[in-house]
Order: sequence, then structure tokens, then C-alpha cells
Amino acid sequence: MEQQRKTILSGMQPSGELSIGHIAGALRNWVTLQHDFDSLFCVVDQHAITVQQEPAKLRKWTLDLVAMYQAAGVDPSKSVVFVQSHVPEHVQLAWILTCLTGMGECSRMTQFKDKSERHSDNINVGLFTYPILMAADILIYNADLVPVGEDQKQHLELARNLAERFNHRYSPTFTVPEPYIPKVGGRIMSLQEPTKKMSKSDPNMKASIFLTDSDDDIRNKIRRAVTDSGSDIRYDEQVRPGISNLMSLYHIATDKTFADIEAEFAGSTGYAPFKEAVGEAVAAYVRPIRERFLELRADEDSLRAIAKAGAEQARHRAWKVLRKVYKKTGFIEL
Ligand code: AQP
Repeated sequence: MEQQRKTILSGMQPSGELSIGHIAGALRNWVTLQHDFDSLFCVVDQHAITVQQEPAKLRKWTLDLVAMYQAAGVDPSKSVVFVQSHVPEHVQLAWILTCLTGMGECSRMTQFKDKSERHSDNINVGLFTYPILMAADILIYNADLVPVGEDQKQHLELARNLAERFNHRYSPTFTVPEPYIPKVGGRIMSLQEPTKKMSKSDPNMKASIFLTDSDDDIRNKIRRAVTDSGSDIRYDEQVRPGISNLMSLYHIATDKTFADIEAEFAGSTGYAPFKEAVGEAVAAYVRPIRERFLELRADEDSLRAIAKAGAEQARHRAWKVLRKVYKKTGFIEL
């Protein structure tokens, strides 16, 4: 008998254009893992509105992500690609999990603290309970593995705690998910402030490399990236966050190890030749993704059809789990 494949689930917020950080931290792992896992990838539009969004942009970015997932290599015939708001079971489960979560658990979340500082005019309850909805996204499919960047580790821990709490209070129901975080690229940093994560909503356009940036934009952004004092190319995140970040990008784009990279630039004077090489390599890496994205994005009907088919499959699975959860919780059936 064929062994049942393990399940993975992950998602991204349609809150701007994806950056090279999203590829490095998550998307490229989705592409590899989809061949061996039962895979679900969603566009988490309900998470995106925890920060104020313009409706027209939210619609555009949602379809952008459906196209970008595929441009990066997600194959909708292998993986379920869907939009979170098309599967209402996520929020239905989130309510039950909300009633199992302590206030202290949410207030400890560093992303909540960061985002409340950045959006001090709109510290809404959704921003506070966001990790509970994320737990529901994962648990409703009984995902075994969640390929994410390092910034999501703390949220994953909450999902694990909630799964265990529900299982203990009622009876074994949820799989306790494991994070899958890459060793290199789990946290790509801003090109302008290398101690801060590269973010799609950073207002400084020079800080992030977007997957739709032209070759010249990419080269220029890397040329102007803030680097550290010193002149040799050596990986040290603590002492040289700027150069280490560029080395991670070079590794993502070329697969060269840090030792190879250090050897390649040993004895070179200044950072300029290294930055030129990183710029070329990253431009060459992003180019086919951008070109494929533009092709796919032009056919909106196909993108909507993929999201629709994905939502149908996802709902079918989500409802089965939610039904069980409702029953165990004590809700009577209609
Ligand atoms: N800089 C990054 N390095 C590595 N991984 C990253 N991820 C995001 N930025 C980096 C990973 O991408 C996935 C999707 O992230 P998200 O869209 O849910 O939101 P986020 O982590 O909040 O990303 P942003 O760019 O910082 O969004 P905004 O600016 O809207 O808040 C996750 O797996 C994340 O780890």
C-alpha cells in the first residue's frame, strides 16, 4: 500500500510586491517540497487587512501572488493554490482557537510589537489575533510541515501549542506542525538597514529587491546596498550584517557556498567587484521569474480559474476537519 504523503501548507500576504526575501525564506522551498508532499499554498488576504489596505490594490496584489507563486515554480496541478477568504472554514476554526488562547500569548509576539509600532494609528484587534488565524490556516489541513522564513517561528510555536491544547482538552484531532526554515536565506535583510528584515511594505524602495524589478534596478540597488567597514568578503552576521546579507543573496542566486564565495573574492580590493558579481547573479536569477510572472499575470481568467479550483479542493478538506472540531467542541449539527 502506498504510504500517505505528509502535508505542507504555507502562505503569503498580498500586502505589496514580493521581494527576494520571500523567495529565499519560503517560496523556493515550496517549489522543492511540492514534489514530495501533499501541498497547499494560499494567498492570505485576510491577514493582509490587519494593516489598512486599499481595496483595489488588495485585489491586484492577490492575483499578483497567484501568478507569482507559479512564476517561481509552484505547479497548480501538483499543489493546491487558493485564496484564504475563499475558504471561510479558516476563520471559523480561528474563533474556536481564539477561545483557547491566552492574552499573554498574543501580546508576546514580536511581530505584533513591531507592527504596532509601525502602524501606531491602527493597532486593531486583528493585528493582535493574527497568529491565531495563522494557526487555523495550518491546523485546518493537519499540516505536518510549514515552510516559512525565520520571522514566523514564534507564530508556528503558538500553532503547535494550540494543537496540543485542543488535543489534550478534547481528544487527538490536530497534527502538531513543524516549521521548515532554511539554513541560509531564512531572514534576508534590508539593503539599506541590514539589521532589519527586508519587507515588501518598506517605504524605502532601495531597501528591497522586488521580483518585478528590472535587471538595472537590481544591479543599482545592490551597488548602493549599505555595507560594513572593512574590505574583505567574510561571512559574519553579527559583525558584518551588510556583507553577510549580500553573501546570502549570492548563495541563493548561484548555489555557491560561503567558503566558495570567500575564496572567489579573496584578495580583491574593496567591495565593488563583489557587489557587481552579486548584482549580476541576482538579476540573472530574478529575470526568468519576472518574465514568467508578466506572461501569467496577463491572463487574469486563468488565475481566477486556478484560485477557484484550489478553493474547491481546500474547502472540501477544511470542512471535514472543522466538522469534527465543531462536534468535539459541543456545537450541535444543523
Ligand atoms: N526578508 C525575508 N527573508 C526571509 N523570509 C521572508 N519572508 C518574508 N520576508 C522575508 C517569508 O515569506 C513568507 C510570507 O511572508 P508574509 O507575506 O506573510 O509577510 P511578512 O513575513 O510580514 O513579510 P513582509 O514582507 O514583512 O510583509 P509586510 O511588509 O506586509 O509586513 C513568510 O514565510 C515569511 O517568513
